[in-house]
Amino acid sequence: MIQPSHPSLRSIREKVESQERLSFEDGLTLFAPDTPLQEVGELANLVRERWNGNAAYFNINTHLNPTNVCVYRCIFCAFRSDLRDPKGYLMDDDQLLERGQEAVQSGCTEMHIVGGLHHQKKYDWYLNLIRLLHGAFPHLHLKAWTAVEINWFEFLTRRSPRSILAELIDAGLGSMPGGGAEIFHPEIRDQICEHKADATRWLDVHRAAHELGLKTNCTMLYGHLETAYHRVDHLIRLRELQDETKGFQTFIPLAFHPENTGLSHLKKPSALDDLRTIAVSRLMLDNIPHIKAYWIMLGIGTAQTALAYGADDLDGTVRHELIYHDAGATTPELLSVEQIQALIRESGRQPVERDTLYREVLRSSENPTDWHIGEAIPIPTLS
Ligand code: V47
Repeated sequence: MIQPSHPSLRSIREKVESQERLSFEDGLTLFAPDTPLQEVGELANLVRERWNGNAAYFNINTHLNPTNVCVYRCIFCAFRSDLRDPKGYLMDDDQLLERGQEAVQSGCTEMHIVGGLHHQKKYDWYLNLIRLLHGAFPHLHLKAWTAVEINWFEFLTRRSPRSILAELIDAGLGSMPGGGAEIFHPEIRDQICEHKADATRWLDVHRAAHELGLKTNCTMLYGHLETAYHRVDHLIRLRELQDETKGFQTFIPLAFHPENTGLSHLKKPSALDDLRTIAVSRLMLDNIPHIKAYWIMLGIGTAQTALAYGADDLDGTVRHELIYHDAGATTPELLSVEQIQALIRESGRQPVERDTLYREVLRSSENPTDWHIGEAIPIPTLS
């Protein structure tokens, strides 16, 4: 039994133990620097183990960013390029297929596809990219296009998100990543990415996806201009949509990396802030099964520690990550399966390879590129 010494945690602890929902005020208390991190972490660990026992999930995945050319100028982004900037690139079909081939040959089950909103590319280019890759590699799960991209397709086509998503699913879209959420509150969103999909539009796209049976992830970009108030507001908006649809699988808190961005004068969030944010997310998001500690962005040591602070997933082995490496991430470009399993074991957890939809992946020991999907990993029903 956990015995918190801090008085403001007492009622929160009672709520967590009786599986009662935490309030906005509770969220602010948990984020307050004088609320002991260790105790917040212990409470988050309780919830983490309730949901996921001792398992720590990972997958074998690759990233594909087909273009970095983007009409938007989000000030936190080091990846984007102007159309005529020499840094700008756009992949052709051969390059896309080569990436798919490499993914399949290296045993990947997932390709995470996001990129810029290219000034000269119509919606059909994004649709055909999914069709091309799915046609060539039907067993590779395509987790593609953020809600911001879907919202851009709405603008290009004057169609509803539902009709666009239905067409993308038909072309081979398997799920949607959680990017583009940043911070929903307009006080911050209007300063960091004023032109792109606002909170309502971002949430509407995910609602439409969930209604079509598509699973999606959700994120929060923290450690820039926002305060604890904006973080709690963000988490509660996600929690409310999840109450309605149950379509989110994983929440990924994304630590801001300032290098080469319009906010390069800011310091990166500390490891303590990273751990607290993960723990508070686990406690506030009482209806989302998984919390991801994205090792690329946290660094390996913090990601390992996060497995005791509420996180149950490390994302994947990852190849070709650009968004964080362009913004100064010093983590390796990829980990081998043995490395990711070893670092999970070192933190006292049991590594489980999953596919994008949280089903166990079973691999042949002689030939690791020969895999099949096992049982769906059971998710407890928590009230
Ligand atoms: O939307 C961009 C963020 C996101 C920076 O769904 C930055 O499984 C920090 O969403 N510093 C894209 N963050 C990445 C993303 C993601 C990552 C891993 C797994 C999943 C998933 C989704 O990265 C963007 C933005 O919020 N971002 N620039 C930066 N300088």
